[in-house]
Amino acid sequence: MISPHTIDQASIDQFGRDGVVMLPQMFSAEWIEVLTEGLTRHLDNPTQRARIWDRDQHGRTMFWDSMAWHDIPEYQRFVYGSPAAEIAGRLMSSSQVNFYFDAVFVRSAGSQFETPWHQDEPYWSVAGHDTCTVWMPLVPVAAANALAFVPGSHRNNRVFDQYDFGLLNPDDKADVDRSDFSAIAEADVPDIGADPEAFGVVSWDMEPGDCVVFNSRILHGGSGKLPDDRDLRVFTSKWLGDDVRIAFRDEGMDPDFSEMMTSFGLAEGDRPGGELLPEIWRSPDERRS
Ligand SMILES: O=C(O)CCC(=O)C(=O)O
Repeated sequence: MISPHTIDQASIDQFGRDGVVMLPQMFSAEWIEVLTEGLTRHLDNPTQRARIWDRDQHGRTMFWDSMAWHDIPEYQRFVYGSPAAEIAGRLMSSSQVNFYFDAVFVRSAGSQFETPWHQDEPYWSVAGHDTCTVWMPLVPVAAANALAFVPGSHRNNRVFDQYDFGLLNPDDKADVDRSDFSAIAEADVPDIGADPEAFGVVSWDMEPGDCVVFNSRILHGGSGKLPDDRDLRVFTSKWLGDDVRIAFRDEGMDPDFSEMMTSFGLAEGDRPGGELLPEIWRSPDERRS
């Protein structure tokens, strides 16, 4: 539980308007320790979805994995006990918040790999405006290397061409989906990296304990290009608010959780819930009514 004054109206307004807000020191050193221990366990026990997104000629890597929380007790503690769900709920002004999944992005020191610019919602097996990611670096990161955002791009009702993250697989790992996303594309993702200022791109210097919370429709990317002496370990958690419903798309889901969701009894159009997408937080106002 966090005290309400830690998320002020200005942050809620900024999240609604820009689709992204940086909140300093929302997580105690203990939570960073819990996640760091969890990540160490996780890297030794990746899920079947894990893969290296980039491996350069110097052996520098970018590791990605998702939905590991079922096997990582430290992540479970974080999901149920940390302030993340309440932060998400208050920023989205939702009456209840369900957990969707965790994803980690781990770059070894000096990795030059940049996350391609993209929106999250088109990849997800849910749809709705009230969705967000809590992005937490577990080590210090400079604004130039942190995840960056085009403020307000979550509100323009456009679905941009999806980047095929399945192509990021230098080890040719089997069973990595590669799809043609052309059927759902409305427009190419603009070349934001070529002129970030023109797009009003924002990012922040961040310390462990800080978080960036962003709407899943916002254009984001550009993280990486690390100095030789800096690694970047990021834990993200994805949260679902009031208007979200299960949505199985014809193509482009990545990671594709539709089979897992179906096996947990979730169907198209359902509200998220049950053991797979548990409700973690409910607004005190909602509980009273
Ligand atoms: O941290 C990164 O490089 C990518 C994060 C991201 O794209 C996400 O959480 O949706």
